Amino acid sequence: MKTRAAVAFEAGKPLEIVELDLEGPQEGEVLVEIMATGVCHTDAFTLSGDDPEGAFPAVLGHEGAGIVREVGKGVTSLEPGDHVIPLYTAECRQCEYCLNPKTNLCQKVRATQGKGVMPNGTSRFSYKGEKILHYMGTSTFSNFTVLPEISLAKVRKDAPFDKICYIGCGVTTGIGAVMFTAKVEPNSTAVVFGLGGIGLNVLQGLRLIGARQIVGVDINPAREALGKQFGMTHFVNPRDHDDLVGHLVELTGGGADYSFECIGNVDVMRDALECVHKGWGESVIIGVAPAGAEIQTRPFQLVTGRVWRGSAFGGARGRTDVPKIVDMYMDGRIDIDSLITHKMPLEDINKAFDLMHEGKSIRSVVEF
Ligand code: NAD
Ligand code: AHE
Ligand code: ZN
Ligand code: ZN
Repeated sequence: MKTRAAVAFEAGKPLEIVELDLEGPQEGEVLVEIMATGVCHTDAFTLSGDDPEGAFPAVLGHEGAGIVREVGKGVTSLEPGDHVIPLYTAECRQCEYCLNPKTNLCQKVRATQGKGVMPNGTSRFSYKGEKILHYMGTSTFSNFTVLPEISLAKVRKDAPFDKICYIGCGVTTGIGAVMFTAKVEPNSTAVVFGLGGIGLNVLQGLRLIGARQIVGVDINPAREALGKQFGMTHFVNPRDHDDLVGHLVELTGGGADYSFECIGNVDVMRDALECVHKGWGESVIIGVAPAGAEIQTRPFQLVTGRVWRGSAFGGARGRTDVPKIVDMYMDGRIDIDSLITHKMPLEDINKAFDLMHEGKSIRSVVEF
């Protein structure tokens, strides 16, 4: 079949809207009509050429929602008409990772996914006879896309696609980092670095679990008002402080119980670790740093009880947890609407990248 898609032909170049050829689903695969997709900072990161796994030409996009249109042989958990959210972290429920409660990083399709192909090693997309790669196992910047069955969460049919697509990455990453990765206790104190599409969801996750002090840190002063709307109790602009870590330690009464880095800046990651409390503070890295970047701190920071950890997709197991997060939204327990600042048709998708780089959007959603 044919599908309209935004293709990244080369790193650093705008996406091009073209009509691709798409092969139908093979064994264990599902054809999905994408109804809406968010544009995440990670799409921009890969497009920039900074992603060691970035390969071109490819159909980017990993924050979508849509409808199952066809299932391949052997697919048992989904049928045409089901509403789904694509998962860049699959959940096969059988591999040694899925069977270990300490991780959400199912590895069943991870190796082929990282190479931009389906589990059998081939791509379903092509353009003028040339292969076009998949991305993160999802490729939601295409009106139709093919995914493994284990990379789809089935969700309720009354949830709006243009909002729940954001649960495919940003919402789950932020809320999940609080609930599943850090398992933050009520009455805790926390510092969140970077109040964009991810950090604002960390804020609302902290509010939801009942944190008593929620400090937000951002160089963009426009983020203060939105942060407060999402539960932030104190705002700090790093540009106002020569000793940012010292200021945060003082503000939190000796260091925060938890911190979250939602930027992808290795210098900020160090500050995030060093502003948590001696003896028990935990710092969670969410931001994705460019190829070659490395984190640094004095080992004494860890010797004296601080913990450094990372979180992918908020530690969520997609097929199990994503439908529950959709329910949280539908029950009014989390706010997604205020974070979707821009909407556009696929033809204007490059504007979404511009708005993000200019700091003018939180989330842009493309509707097909
Ligand atoms: P974003 O661009 O919407 O937000 C980043 C925010 O950081 C902005 O508000 C910006 O003003 C602020 N910022 C930039 N430099 C700063 C600094 N030095 N100090 C303080 N604030 C600063 O991006 P996003 O969509 O929220 O994504 C954030 C990061 O999370 C990216 O690196 C993205 O790739 C990553 N990410 C990771 C996961 C995961 O599973 N680990 C999932 C989604 C996104
Ligand atoms: N490919 C990059 C790393 C990119 C990365 O860290 N991806 C996050 C999701 S970001 C979503 O916006 C993730 O889940 N990583 C775990 C995984 O298995 O990919 C690199 O540096 O090679
Ligand atoms: Zn993302
Ligand atoms: Zn698995």
